[in-house]
Amino acid sequence: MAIELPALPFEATALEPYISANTLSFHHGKHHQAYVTNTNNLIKGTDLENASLEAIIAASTNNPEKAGLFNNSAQVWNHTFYWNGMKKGGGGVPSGAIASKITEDFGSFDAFVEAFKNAGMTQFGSGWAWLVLEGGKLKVTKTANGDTPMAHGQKALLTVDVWEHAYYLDYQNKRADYIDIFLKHLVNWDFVNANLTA
Ligand code: MN3
Repeated sequence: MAIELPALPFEATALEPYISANTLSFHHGKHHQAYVTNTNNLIKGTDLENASLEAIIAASTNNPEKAGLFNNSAQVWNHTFYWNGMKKGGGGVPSGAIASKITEDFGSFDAFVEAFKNAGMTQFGSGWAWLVLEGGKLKVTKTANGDTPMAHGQKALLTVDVWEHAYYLDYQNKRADYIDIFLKHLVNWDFVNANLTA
């Protein structure tokens, strides 16, 4: 049972003008697909051949001999999670359980926005900024390369991909603009609320 590339949860043009169909075509069709292909090549003929994606990630976490498998399988998971965290007409101030939880744990929505932007901007090189739940509290974190919250005992609620391939075609080197637009126009807070209460 090979790992499969999930379809995007929206039309390729759904996030325009903020993220172009061209970016999504490369990011989903080439980058995300490559992580799927690499993962399948690495599990072929091993005891992980029929394992779920989460089990593959767990089996390769903190395992130097399986570092390649960890990076590729975690990148499959991170990208699917990133797509689901965006929607047409998203972004802005949330409602529901996440809204009060953000106020409770960060003091205000603006404080969360500042922390999330800061995490995305200070991630040196390729990686991700995250909103996670750890020990019942919300926390903003960043990870390098393919690293992912589940490898650190955290529950992921939202992520933004800050690898250059995520924004370079639309924003060139302006990572700050991309993260700002992500928060203002793209975040799928319904998905974040569902993750929080799951
Ligand atoms: Mn990416």
